[in-house]
Amino acid sequence: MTQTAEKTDLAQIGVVGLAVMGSNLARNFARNGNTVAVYNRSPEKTRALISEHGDEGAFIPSETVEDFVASLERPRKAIIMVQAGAATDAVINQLTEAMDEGDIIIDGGNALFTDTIRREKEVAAKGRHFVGAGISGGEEGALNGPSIMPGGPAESWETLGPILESIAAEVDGTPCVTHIGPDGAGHFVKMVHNGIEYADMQVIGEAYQLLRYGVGMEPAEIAEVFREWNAGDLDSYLIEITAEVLAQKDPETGAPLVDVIVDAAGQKGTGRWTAISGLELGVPITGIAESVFARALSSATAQRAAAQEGQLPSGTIAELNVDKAEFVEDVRRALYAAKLIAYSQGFDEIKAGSEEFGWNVDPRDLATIWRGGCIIRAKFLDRIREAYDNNADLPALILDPYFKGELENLIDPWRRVVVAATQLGLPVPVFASSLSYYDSLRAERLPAALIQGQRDFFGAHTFKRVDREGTFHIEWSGDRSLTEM
Ligand code: NBP
Repeated sequence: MTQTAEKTDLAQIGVVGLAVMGSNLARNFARNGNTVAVYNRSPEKTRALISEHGDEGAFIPSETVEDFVASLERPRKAIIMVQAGAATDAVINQLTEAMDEGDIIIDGGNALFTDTIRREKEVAAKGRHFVGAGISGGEEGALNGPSIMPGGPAESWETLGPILESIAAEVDGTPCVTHIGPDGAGHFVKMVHNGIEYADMQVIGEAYQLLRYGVGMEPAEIAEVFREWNAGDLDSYLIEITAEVLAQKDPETGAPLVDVIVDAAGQKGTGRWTAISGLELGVPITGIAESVFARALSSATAQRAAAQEGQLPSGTIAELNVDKAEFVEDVRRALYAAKLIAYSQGFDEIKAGSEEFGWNVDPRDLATIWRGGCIIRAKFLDRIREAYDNNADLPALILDPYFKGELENLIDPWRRVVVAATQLGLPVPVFASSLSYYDSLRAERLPAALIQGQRDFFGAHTFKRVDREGTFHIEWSGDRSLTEM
């Protein structure tokens, strides 16, 4: 029986855009006792939602924006789930026109945070509230409980909070949603979440590559290894699904599915945005950036084909003389270390963004709401929350005493794995660059001193001295005397 609400009832929340994400989110709201107004540009999708799922709760379908807005309780709250970019702007304009002062427009798509900052200003100028909310967890999360990262004014959170809590994932009785900070904070944090996701997937891929081509294990055997890993420190959604994918046979040929999938990774842009934003903020998010590059390289089909035709010398490829079980354990530890670096860098980027834009984002909130509903959900996030509970101003996540202790046990295997991969000629861009990042942080002296000397030589860019304050320059083309600027 369709429980489509009578037009006299008003909806607590509305959803605009009923493709996969929007319709699943609307069903989630309805299943959790909310009356939901639904609208899609093409009415077919609205009708399909009602005919297929109308019995899951109370829906008010509309075929015009005006009817949709009229079906909402005040202050009106409508979540936009349409294609990011121009479509989102078009819908925001329609809703702003049709709504009144104090109503709340929420963009639940994957918007670039700078667009969210701009949109909030435009919408606020017309007296409406605008909330950019990152929603993680894909289709499944939207239906059964996502992790939600809303930005926007604190005032909107007071109205929106309970309704978002009603549909979010829950871990230990805590909903995976909280107010992240003003304007673009929610979308920024969601963007970095996705960047971390890219790195997490890449390090899992590198571990697989080493087990497969370093010690010649078959996908089904590696699936078992990942299942075991999922029972320990690496317990996470991504490790769990990796085991599923590796165990899967191609229904057509019976071959391991991973062997029939073209090895060119796609991307929709949030990882790239995270890397660009890291560069703009001057934060070394090497693990995330290398992961984006690794996807780009995998898709450089023509270049790879040319390089594979014996064009590029491999150098001497060493035999790996190791105990297989010990190597598997080394790879697990290298994966854990590289993952830890990626998270540490991601949290650095969030801290830098928060300072740059004045958001006051609390890292403990993120470690809490990412524990469920989202793609990077992992047991490890409990440890991250504890780390920030103990010291909210940690200079870096890896400097937390617990993680420093973990690194004691990870560092040697991590070095051995990077050496082995290099000798085997196997690419490990994130394992290796994360290790260089780690060693750079530890290094007493960096070659940056030499770079400053070069910059002063060719561009009179000046330098600082280790032994006294001030700014200095050498008269490189003259008598090479020292000048204090
Ligand atoms: P899509 O991103 O595929 O967008 C399709 C929806 O946008 C349809 O409802 C379509 O209406 C509507 N639309 C377009 Br296109 N142009 C429009 C316009 N000018 N005016 C009004 N509506 C317009 O949908 P999705 O995959 O459900 O994703 C929705 C949002 O959620 C996106 O921002 C996406 O980045 C984000 N997201 C997606 C996932 C995921 O796993 N798919 C995960 C997390 C976040 P029509 O039916 O009339 O064409």
